[in-house]
Amino acid sequence: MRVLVTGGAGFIGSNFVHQTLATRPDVEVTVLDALTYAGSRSSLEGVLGDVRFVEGLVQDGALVDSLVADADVVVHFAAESHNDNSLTSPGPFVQTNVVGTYELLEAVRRHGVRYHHISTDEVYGDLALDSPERFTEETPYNPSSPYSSTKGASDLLVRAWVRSFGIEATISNCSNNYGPRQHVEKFIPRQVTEVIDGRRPRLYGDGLNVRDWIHVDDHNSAVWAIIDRGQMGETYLIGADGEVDNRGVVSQVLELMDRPGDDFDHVTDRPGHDRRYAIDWTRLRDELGWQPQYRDFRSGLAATIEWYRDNEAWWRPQKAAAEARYAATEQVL
Ligand code: NAD
Ligand code: TDX
Repeated sequence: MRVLVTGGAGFIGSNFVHQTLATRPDVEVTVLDALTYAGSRSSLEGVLGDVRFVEGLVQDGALVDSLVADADVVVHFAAESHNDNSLTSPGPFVQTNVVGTYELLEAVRRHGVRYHHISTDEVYGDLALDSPERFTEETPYNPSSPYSSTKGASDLLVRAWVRSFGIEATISNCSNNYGPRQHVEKFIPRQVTEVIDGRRPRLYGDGLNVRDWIHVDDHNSAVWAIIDRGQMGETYLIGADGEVDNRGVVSQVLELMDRPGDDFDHVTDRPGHDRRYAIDWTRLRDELGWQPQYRDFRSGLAATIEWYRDNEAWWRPQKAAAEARYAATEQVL
């Protein structure tokens, strides 16, 4: 099977490539990645010799057409992925997330290639802290940020191409991922690398916002379950019952890194900050028989902290620029 992985030099995409090469000897991988600030060849260290790596944009229709023509399956991870950046500079989100997805859909339509679309639970908006509700495949779209609205737009393009043109596609909407090779702009790697650098973690606003954490390897094993056994045209929510509020995450980071529990700052809240995400993944379990392997957030977090301690050469080049972007808007409360 020839698989085209877009965004394969980013966080989830590179973990997908590593997992795929380790577990599926029958798969040939081509990576298409623009190597933006969020992508790095170093995320494919150890496997670069085993993949075809193409540097380019998903909005480049001619390039995308030629790569899709040579593939059996496309797994589309490439995106502008960070909410905070979408609030200061939304343009690239529209280009990459919406126009890029359009180019891929047109190419899979022309060549009759199977397509899997990677998306996020953020397309559903947010939930109240005190509600028992969780997102399901039937929850109406209600995105809050430029990031989540462009992801929602891309999902709707996929649904329209399925219905109008009959392309063979599936969509997955996953909750917050953690694990190795996540950019230091994101919550967990930012706090871990701040602590390594002797600074204090920063919580937006009151820090009570809840995210539903899943290990990146569980996300990717679910993606393979959907590629292998998913029903064409359908959407699957991916989660692993990992709800924790941001304060709880910071407390665990501080404890695991031998720092006092109150050694953090509250900083300016994110505009439009979603309060809570939570995923009901019953469908994935019942229809596809998928189960997560990482059941204990604390031990997954401890392993992730170890990864950042052991791989400073990977994250150090990103760190100063990421903190400079935050410094432009963030104030300690
Ligand atoms: P990331 O920012 O770490 O990686 C994105 C990758 O895409 C980078 O390698 C970047 O170079 C590449 N890229 C960006 N623009 C491109 C373009 N125009 N053309 C080609 N390549 C381009 O993102 P991530 O966290 O790995 O997210 C991957 C996917 O998973 C995204 O679609 C995201 O919406 C989705 N997702 C992420 C999470 C999460 O918690 N991180 C959760 C659910 C869904
Ligand atoms: O320094 C911080 N302090 C803080 O309190 C940062 C960077 C974040 N936060 C908060 C904001 C969120 O409530 O932590 C939570 C997680 O923040 P992010 O890592 O930016 O993730 P989020 O906005 O929830 O979006 C993530 O999950 C869904 C990914 O970045 C998206 O790509 C994915 O779709």
